[in-house]
Amino acid sequence: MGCGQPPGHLKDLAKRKGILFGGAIGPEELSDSTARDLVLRESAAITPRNALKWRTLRRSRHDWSFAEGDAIAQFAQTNDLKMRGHVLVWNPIENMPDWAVDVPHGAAGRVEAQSLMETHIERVCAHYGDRIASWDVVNEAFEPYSGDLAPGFFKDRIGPEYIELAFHKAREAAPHAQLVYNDYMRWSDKYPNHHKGVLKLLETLRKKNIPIDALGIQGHIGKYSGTENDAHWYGFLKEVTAMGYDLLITEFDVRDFARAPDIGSRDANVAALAKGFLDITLSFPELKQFICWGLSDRWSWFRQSEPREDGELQRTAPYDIDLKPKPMYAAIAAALMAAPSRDPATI
Ligand code: 9MR
Repeated sequence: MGCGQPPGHLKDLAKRKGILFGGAIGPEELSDSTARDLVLRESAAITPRNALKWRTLRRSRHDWSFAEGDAIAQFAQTNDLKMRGHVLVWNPIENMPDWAVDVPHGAAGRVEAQSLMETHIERVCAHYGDRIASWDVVNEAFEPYSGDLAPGFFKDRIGPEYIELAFHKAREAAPHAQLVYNDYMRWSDKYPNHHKGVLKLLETLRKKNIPIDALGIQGHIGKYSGTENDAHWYGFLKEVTAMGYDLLITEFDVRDFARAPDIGSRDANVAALAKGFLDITLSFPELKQFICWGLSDRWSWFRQSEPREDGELQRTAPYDIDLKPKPMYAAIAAALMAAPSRDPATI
C-alpha cells in the first residue's frame, strides 16, 4: 500500500472498531501549529511524553512544576481529547530527579521513599482528577534478561512491594481512572524471562486483589528485527487476557534500522513491521487504546537518541518531518481496518 491519500483519519478508523487512537505530545507539538493540527486531525487521545515524569514535575524537592502538564491537560480539555497519564512510578534511578539520590537506603530510607512515592501519587492524581482517564502507575519494573524485578530508586529502598503499594495508592487517589502496568513487552523471543516475569507479576497482583486493570504494551518495535516471534507474542497476550486484563498499546513506534540506503525500502520495512505487530496485537478485543509515541518524525525522541549508522534521521512515526504520511501510516490504517470490532473503550 502506498503513502498517497490516507484512507481516513486514524482516530476515525480506530473508533469504528471500538479503539481509542492517539499520539504522545509535548510542549513541542503545542507550540508548532501544524504539528498541533495533525494531533487534532488524527487523535482522540493523547499522552504527555515527559510532562508528568518526576524529572519534570519535581525538579526540586519541595517545588512542583505542573505548568507543562497543565498546558497539555488544557489542550486535551479544550479539544475534547482523552488524556492518559504517564507515569507515576518509574523505578530506574536515572528517571528520578537528581535530589532523589540523597534519600538513604535502610529502614529510615524505606519510610521516606514510601512516603515520597505515596505523596507523589496523591498529589499528582488530585491535581488532574478526572481529567486523566488512564494512568501508567508503574513502568518498566523488570530486568529484561533475568525477568527479575530491576534495581532502582523504589525497589532498592522500599522493596518489591513498591509495586503493590503504588497501585493501592493510585486507586485511592484516582478512583475512576484505569490503572495500568506499562512495559516494553517485546514482540520477540529474545527476552523470554521478561515475559515470564511480567506474567508472574500480573498473576500475583490478581491473586492478591491489587487494583490494576490493564497491561500497557509500549510497542517500541524494530530493535530486534529478525527475532520477532508471532506465536510467542500471541501466546503471551492470550495469557494476559485470560487473567482478565485489558490491553493497550501505549508508545508505538518502529525503529528504522534497515541498512538499505533509500528511503523507499526503509519505509517499506518499517510499514511491514508495523503491520505484522499490529495484526496480532489488535486481534485481541481486550485491546481498546492505541497510542503512538508521537505522530511524526518531527518531534520524535529518535532525533536525540539511537542515530542510524549512515547518520540519516530515523523514520519511525506514521508522518515524516514535513508531516507527510508515510507507508507506516497506511500500514496502521490497514491494520485498524482489518481489526475485529470490540466493545468501545470505556475510559
Ligand atoms: O521519549 C521520551 C524521551 O523524550 C525522554 O527523554 C525519555 C526519558 O524520560 O523517555 C522517553 O520516553 C520513554 C517512556 O517514558 C517510557 N518508555 C520508553 C520511552 C522511550 O525511551
